[in-house]
Amino acid sequence: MPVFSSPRSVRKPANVSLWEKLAEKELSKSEKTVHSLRTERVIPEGIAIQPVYYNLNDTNPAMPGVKPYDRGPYATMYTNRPWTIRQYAGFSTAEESNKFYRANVAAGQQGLSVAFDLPTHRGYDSDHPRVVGDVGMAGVSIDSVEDMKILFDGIPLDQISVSMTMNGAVLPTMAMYVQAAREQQEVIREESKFREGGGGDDKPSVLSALRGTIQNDILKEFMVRNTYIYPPKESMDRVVADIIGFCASNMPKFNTVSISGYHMQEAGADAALELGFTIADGLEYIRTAVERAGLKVDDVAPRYSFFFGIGMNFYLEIAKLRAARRLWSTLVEKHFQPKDSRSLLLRTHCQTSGYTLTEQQPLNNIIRTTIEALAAVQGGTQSLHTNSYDEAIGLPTVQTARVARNTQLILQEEAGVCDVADPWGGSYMNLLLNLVTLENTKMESLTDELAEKAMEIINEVEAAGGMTSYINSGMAKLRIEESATKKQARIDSGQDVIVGVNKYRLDAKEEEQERQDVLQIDNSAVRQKQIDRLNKLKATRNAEEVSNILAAIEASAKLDCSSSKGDDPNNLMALCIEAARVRCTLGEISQALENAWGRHVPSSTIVQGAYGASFTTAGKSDSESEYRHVLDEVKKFEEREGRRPRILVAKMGQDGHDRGAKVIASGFSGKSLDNLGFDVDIGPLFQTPQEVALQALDSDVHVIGISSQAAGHKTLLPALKAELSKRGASNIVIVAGGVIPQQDYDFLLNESKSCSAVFGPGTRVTDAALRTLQLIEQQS
Ligand code: 3CP
Repeated sequence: MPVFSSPRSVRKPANVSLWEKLAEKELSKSEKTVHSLRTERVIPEGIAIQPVYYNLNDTNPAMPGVKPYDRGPYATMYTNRPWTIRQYAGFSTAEESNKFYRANVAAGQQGLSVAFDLPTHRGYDSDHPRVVGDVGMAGVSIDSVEDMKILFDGIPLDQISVSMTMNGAVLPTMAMYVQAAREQQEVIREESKFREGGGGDDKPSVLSALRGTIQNDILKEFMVRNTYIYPPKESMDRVVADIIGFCASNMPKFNTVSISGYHMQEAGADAALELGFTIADGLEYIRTAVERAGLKVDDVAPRYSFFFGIGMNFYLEIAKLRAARRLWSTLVEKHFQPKDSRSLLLRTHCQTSGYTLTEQQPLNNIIRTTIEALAAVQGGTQSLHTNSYDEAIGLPTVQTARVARNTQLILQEEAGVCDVADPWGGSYMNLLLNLVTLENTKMESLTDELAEKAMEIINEVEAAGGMTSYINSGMAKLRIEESATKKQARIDSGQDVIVGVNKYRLDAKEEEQERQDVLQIDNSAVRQKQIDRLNKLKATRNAEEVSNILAAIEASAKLDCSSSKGDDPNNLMALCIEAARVRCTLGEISQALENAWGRHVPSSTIVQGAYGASFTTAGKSDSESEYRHVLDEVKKFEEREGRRPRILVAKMGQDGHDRGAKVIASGFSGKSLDNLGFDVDIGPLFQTPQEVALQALDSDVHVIGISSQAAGHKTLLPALKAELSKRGASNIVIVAGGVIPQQDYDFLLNESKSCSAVFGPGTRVTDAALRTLQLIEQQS
């Protein structure tokens, strides 16, 4: 029977002494001490809650803040400082988002996390013809430093930590943030000079005070998220490396990369894949800084940070964060021998899973998010975003965003979750598997097993020459897509239960009553406002300064050597800050870099066979017979028409979330009827409606399936319909799927008649295939 920590322990193990030392150091800025944490936190039942528990019989127990950090990166964890409540948000214009941020901070949010719209991500100004449907839709639109200043108006950037999810156009965005902070500081200095009658000039540079995180994780963009702009080599060697180098010299409190597994999980990766690939990405970023940019591991690794998705497997997600910290500290030590122990710490942000949210019975999503949030904090996250319950259908409203934020406040302030560091240390789980090695018979055994599986994946990546080579081989993308397709087959066949979707479903009338309103953005009004501001900016700036700095950026980008040291005059981050200062736009800066490097064009692949194989091994005869039924119908169609039904699966606009499109393409396709037997073409990402129409005509398809995840459907689907009509191809059926709110169905199906069916979240692939077949038959 294990006993638990007590200040009366007779012989103090080394790790416990170390823990005490680290804890005292962490507490030094507060009123608390280790002694007060142990004795003064007495609950009404008369029990003193301990900051950490461990087995007194263990000669050297694992402790939080102590290598290999399974139990947390900090010794005191939330007992001293709770995780940061950091809600990811941004929409419409900078004014609207600023209003939203200020209200959220006033209501208890502790850090900001900016969502940019897709044109900003992809380096286009709002007036670019390719982005008509996307401006302000899935994030805030930023064209210049003027927008950035409005975004943070009244929010002191030297005091609140700001995270920015940006990877493609990361140079201009980061530069505009820095320049906005400088100009904000200048205003404060002027004001204080005025108040104090002089002085105020001796304040330290604002750069050294800036706290926050830039995602700057381009590797996973090439695997899953797709908001890259430039080819992998230049993206790594110049964009990522120059930012890391600049910040290492000038912005010591800023986290220079947020190495993200979240998007892999959202794209369908299981926990082992997410963990393995993310850690392998992290090693590659250290290698880039050390080997290619000449920086030292201790200059950069302490400011690398991580980002994981948290899904519904409660125990596994806790184990994932514990295993992540262990893998990172062990591998960084082994490969790079840092001297600074902070280089070994894996600090992470987490976000509850968007994928697990359902359109059906949306209030159930509050429960899902709460369970996921609890897993994240039991796993020891440093910062957390909780999703709003309406995110499966659209943008959150003020009310649903409040529920999401309150989920975290309730965990922090009502549930006592912050009272103990890593309550799972020493938990017995999977006992039977570990009878032989008794010391591992804990929650740690699940941690061990997951770490082992992830390690196999990391070894596979390392054997391929590191993550950049592994991505170039196409394997990373394929493995995630295969995992996603298998997951969909498990859901469709009922092996994986989703309450309210494939089990305990309401009837249609009841579902109708459960429907929620979602936030609507007037896309054309936002775009017009942005265009007006751009025009004004261009009319008032110094044209010569603008063209000089753009030429300097292009020339630096063409250099064949690294400029990643922060004081290098060719450092791209430094040049981009100057460009932001003279009012170059985000599109202009991105174009200057594109002139040197070109734009990356991805290739599209489809996983073959995974859907059918997973569906038919579900072990349920009804799901297998239903699968056979679809195959029979497809076969009859082929006999009748002389060819198989042909679908073009496409995405329009700058929306790069392609899990849905890939799963549909994979599930429908199959040359030997090993999947559902359609002929499938998959369009390249980022097409305009005109390009989709031309590809559909070229390939002579019966149907176009549009996947929309970023709210552009009301602009882009009618435009596609018009393009087809213009070319005399109105007989091509259009179906749509993805994140489309029910309130838009009537507009799409009846008012604009821009598609014939909408397959919302939770639609089974087999049902979508049958309905699509019927629509083609009705048309012919
Ligand atoms: C923390 N501190 C402590 C303790 N805990 N000090 C004493 N005792 C403790 N127990 C200190 C730290 O050392 C640090 O100080 C400071 O408090 C802040 O703590 P932190 O752990 O660094 O927390 P935070 O500032 O919130 O930073 C969290 C990380 C950061 C490190 C994870 O990178 C971050 O905020 N990431 C968020 C990323 C994000 O928002 N991503 C959104 C993706 P020092 O700094 O002085 O050391 S949204 C994508 C969504 C989907 C899509 O892409 O479409």
